[in-house]
Amino acid sequence: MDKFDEICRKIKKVEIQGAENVAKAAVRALMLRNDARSIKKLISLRPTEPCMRNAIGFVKPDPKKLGPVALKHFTDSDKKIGEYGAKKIDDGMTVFTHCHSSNVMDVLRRAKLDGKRYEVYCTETRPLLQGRKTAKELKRLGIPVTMFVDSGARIALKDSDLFLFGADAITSECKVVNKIGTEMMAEIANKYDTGCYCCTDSWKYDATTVFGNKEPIEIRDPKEVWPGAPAGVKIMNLAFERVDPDLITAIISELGVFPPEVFIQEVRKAYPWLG
Ligand code: RUB
Repeated sequence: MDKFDEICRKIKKVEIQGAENVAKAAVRALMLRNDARSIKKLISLRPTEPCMRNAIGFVKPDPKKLGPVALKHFTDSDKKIGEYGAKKIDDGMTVFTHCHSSNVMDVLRRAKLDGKRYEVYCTETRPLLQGRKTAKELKRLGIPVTMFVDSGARIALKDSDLFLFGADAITSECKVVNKIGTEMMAEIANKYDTGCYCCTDSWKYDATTVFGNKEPIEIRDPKEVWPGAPAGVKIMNLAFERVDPDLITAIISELGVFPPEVFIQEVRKAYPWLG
């Protein structure tokens, strides 16, 4: 298996996970092989990833030259998202998060570097348990972390001050697509007046939704949920869901902290080439 195929395998198996990591891996893959078939293959691996599609669109005219520019965009954005988001965290807070988002981690890491003393409640994130990655990273950073099973989210959110989550896609109607469970958790957070912030690079905006295109939601292999399930039991393994903008306090991106509607205007101003 050559390096390009190895990257594809890791994206498909969610060994490389999270929208930004997937986009960066696709940029690196394109620096190895840039033809229509390879691009189609990369995009098909995770259909709910406009960040990957946008990054591919940006680098494909000249991957060797533009690849490093795209990768630098992500590095610079991560720093800004961390800076802006960390200001939302105060000493003594409990921050709730779901799944594993590198942009949420940028915020949590920066708050720790800024000397904030706070703790994190994270979910397990069935079926692939990405919450363990979050918990391990937090442990390594010396941030106290408690993991809840997904169905413990209400109890965890009741005692949290902030809910930080990532994004896989943002539509022109300001809906944020993120790991399944995010909207349910945002509804609970709203019930308890817990601030709901989406931490995201703005290249996750999907401009094609302006023309009515629906953001696809990836449906994964039922075996991830229940290997060996009895025949006849249907399993719906939706990877993501759309979060209504009314539930989102603000979107924290490299462009600043904006309510969802304003965020869309800012992205279109900053990156007209996104469409
Ligand atoms: C990951 C997930 C993350 C977003 C944002 O899902 O839902 O919250 O992708 O991640 P999966 P990031 O594990 O199925 O890829 O902030 O790293 O872009």
